[in-house]
Amino acid sequence: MARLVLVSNRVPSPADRGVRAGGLVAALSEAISGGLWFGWSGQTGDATDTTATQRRSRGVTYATVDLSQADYERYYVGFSNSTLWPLLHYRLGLMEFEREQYYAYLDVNRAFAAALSPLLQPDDVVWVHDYHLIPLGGMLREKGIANRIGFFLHVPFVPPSAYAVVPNGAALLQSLGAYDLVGVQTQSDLQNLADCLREFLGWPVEDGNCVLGGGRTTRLGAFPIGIDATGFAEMAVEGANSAEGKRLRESLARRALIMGVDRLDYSKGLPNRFHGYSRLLARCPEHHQRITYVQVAARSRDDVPQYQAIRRELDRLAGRVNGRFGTIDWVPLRYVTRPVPRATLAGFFRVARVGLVTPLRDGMNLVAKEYVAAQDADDPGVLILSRFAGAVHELPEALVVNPIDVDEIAEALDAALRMPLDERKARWQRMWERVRTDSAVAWRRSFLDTLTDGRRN
Ligand code: GDG
Repeated sequence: MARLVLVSNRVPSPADRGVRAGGLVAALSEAISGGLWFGWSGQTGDATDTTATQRRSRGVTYATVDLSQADYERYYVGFSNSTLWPLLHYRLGLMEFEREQYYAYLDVNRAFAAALSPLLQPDDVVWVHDYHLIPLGGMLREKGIANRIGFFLHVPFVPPSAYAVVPNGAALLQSLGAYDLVGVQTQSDLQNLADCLREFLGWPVEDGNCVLGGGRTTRLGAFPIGIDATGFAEMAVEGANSAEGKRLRESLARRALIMGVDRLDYSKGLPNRFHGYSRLLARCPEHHQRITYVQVAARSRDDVPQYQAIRRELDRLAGRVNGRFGTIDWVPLRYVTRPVPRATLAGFFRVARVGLVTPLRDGMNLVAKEYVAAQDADDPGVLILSRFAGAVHELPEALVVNPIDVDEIAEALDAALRMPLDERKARWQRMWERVRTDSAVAWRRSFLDTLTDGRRN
């Protein structure tokens, strides 16, 4: 069997697994069982490395490079997270662009190619992940790497009218032609990508999934990412019965728990969610004292100015909700920005009567799937899910809301809290079957089978 080489911006330290917030690392940790995982160590130094440091843990070789502080600021904070992230989440107003950041983005991709190419063996299958590394495939090809190389984008893709805003956008698209397979999360992302390739490069897209360009045939496909649902379900049972789970239950004093878990990110719709909860409390005094909303919003990308702004806004909003509705013995909204261990989170999901997942845009959203997986089949909770999360295509039995509409969030919360057991069970059963089948392993297999024409396994 060919060796799998994963490449992502960030590679977790083996000791870190399960502690940090973040969908990509969570999903890839579940999808990798051997091979090599290459990327940034998370450390900064004087210069960006072009030679990797390697460590082995549980059958996986972790090969990492450090970034220079200047590259971290221009490639990671700058072009990746202040230009591409807002663009691909339809937030053109938050987008910034500096040409030197774009050049640093190319330089770091070139440094990654320099450090990775000597580690590659002829039969390796290389799988590059996410928007930080779009040009990497082309740079590996320049170094003579002829292996199968696939690329998967974890975030949404925008239509041509939005994509047109990014300077050098055509060059980025062009670099996708170096890959054998480009995967996105949903059919609508695929449609948008195909439209951009047609409009900006004039590449014909045949059968909706095949594009000719860059001298090779690059296939395109939608591969919705999944989770290890059975593993997460087991973790949830343990987590709910753990000391932390018991502490949470006792602290709730029989109140129904509404649970939100997100990286602290403006794409996740948190201010609207807080407003929606506040509107519920304003409209429905019968819920006072009877419910508690716990929002875990683990801080991320602290160095990006827009993330500092959203953090200040949420601090203010959380204080306002509690000031307005709280009493001496009831804190309606508990807001936590420290990361919580994964097993504890799983247990909290199981205890929660409502899972509140309302991103303004999300490639997939794994939290929605984790919440479903964590439920007790005999007494499942209700998932409230944004219509703009990729996960909604697989989970239409959730209470689907427009996350911009604060009243709709309040109404969905009220409906969820009142939903009879029969209806909860019927909705959950269908979602659980899909979450279980569309697992992380199924996602990996389907992508890699397409990349290698079924020859890898
Ligand atoms: C990107 C795309 C796509 C959250 N807080 C804590 C914690 N988490 C975990 C969750 C979940 C993960 O982080 C978040 O995943 P999401 O999918 O919800 O979101 P992104 O981080 O934005 O992920 C997304 C994903 O990639 C995969 O393709 O679904 O659309 O944006 O697993 O449980 N984990 C721990 N402590 C926390 O406090 N341990």
